[in-house]
Amino acid sequence: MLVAFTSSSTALLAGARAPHSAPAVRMTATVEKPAEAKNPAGNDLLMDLNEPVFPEVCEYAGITLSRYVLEMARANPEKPELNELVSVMTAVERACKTISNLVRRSPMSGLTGLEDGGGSINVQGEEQKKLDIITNTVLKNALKFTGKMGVLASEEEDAPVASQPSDLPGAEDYEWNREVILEESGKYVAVFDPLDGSSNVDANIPTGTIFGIFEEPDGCNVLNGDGEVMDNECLTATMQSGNKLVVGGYCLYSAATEFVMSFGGKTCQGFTLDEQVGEFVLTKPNMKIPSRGKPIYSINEANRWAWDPELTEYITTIQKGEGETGQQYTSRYIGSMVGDVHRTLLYGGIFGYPGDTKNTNGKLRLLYEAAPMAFIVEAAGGAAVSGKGERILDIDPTEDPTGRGVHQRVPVFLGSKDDVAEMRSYYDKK
Ligand code: AFP
Repeated sequence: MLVAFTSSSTALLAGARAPHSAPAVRMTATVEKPAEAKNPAGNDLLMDLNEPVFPEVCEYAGITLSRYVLEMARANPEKPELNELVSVMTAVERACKTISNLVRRSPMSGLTGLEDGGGSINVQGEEQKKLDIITNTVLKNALKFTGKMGVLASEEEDAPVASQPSDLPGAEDYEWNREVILEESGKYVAVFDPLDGSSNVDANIPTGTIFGIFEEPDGCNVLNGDGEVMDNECLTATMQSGNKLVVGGYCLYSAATEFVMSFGGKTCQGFTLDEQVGEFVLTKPNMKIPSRGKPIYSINEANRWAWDPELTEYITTIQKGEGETGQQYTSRYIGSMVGDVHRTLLYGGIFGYPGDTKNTNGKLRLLYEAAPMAFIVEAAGGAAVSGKGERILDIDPTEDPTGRGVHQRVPVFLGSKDDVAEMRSYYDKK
């Protein structure tokens, strides 16, 4: 039996893992391969990667995230640098499993509440939770020990940091030859928000980790052989537009822990953590956002009084059922971007965090929230635009007029293509 590795095979994959509920199916998977190097949203791809083919799938284990990543590198032998990404992705995966466990156990382990009783404030002026700090450390350490990372930028760090192990206790004894690693490997830079939605975490509301991996720009060797920063300019290597992302994704900590990522931007794959086995298993292959999904809008309506009149008109129109579909839209807003985007990815509709008269660029950060999410959404065939309708992935962070660097904010609208286009039409007709 030949099974195409598309969203329609989800049930088969899931069924194949449950020996009592489905006859054992030996699966051979093939993958759709678009003719041109375009992503499903119709925009140019940085790399036209071959998707892995799974000639055999264990009926008990399914396709794990580690297998997917390994096979991705194997399916593209002409790009040996992808092998370096295997350890980077292993680090992200391990960090997400650890964070999932920390979040799940936080009511019992005393990790709820604010760091320093509220005395710890990040560069954006937000109070840091204990879990903000710990999850940042988990992710940072996981990535720096891969030896493949040059620079990391995180919501919880004031500025990008060089990934060197020598600032850790016991680093003198750490047997690690960075020179060799540098010589034989391509290097990457990472951007991440370790625990997005953390203001909700004490109430057991979904949170998530958002991450993006770029290649280090040519000619940038951030560290010398002794692990010292030798080029401060290169510390801004994380300041790349989203269309240069090699991998982007998120991990949602909710009733189940789900890891959604796009490797290269051509497809979007969803994995669920099997907590009993400790592995992420492919449960949502080739995710696609319906071009018109459920009639849902997701936006913080408390800010409505400061919105652009065009946006107010659009939301009012769909609330009344007088938009293009004639359907009355309903509101769903968690206030945790990962949860809101995950629902949008699965059900369709539109998610937005607009700029308004109080905060002209909205709240969400371009590098480690908007860009990786836009990468995922486009890989699933959706649209992701900013306040003027420009594609989020094309926004160059170095041209930030506000000078906020890695922490610059950007208005965000993303979701079903037709819904995003309908929202934009209210601006275009003026
Ligand atoms: P926190 O990480 O401070 O909880 O912020 C979450 C977030 O960055 C994003 O996940 C939400 O979509 C957005 O803020 C919610 O912001 P509002 O509370 O202003 O709606």
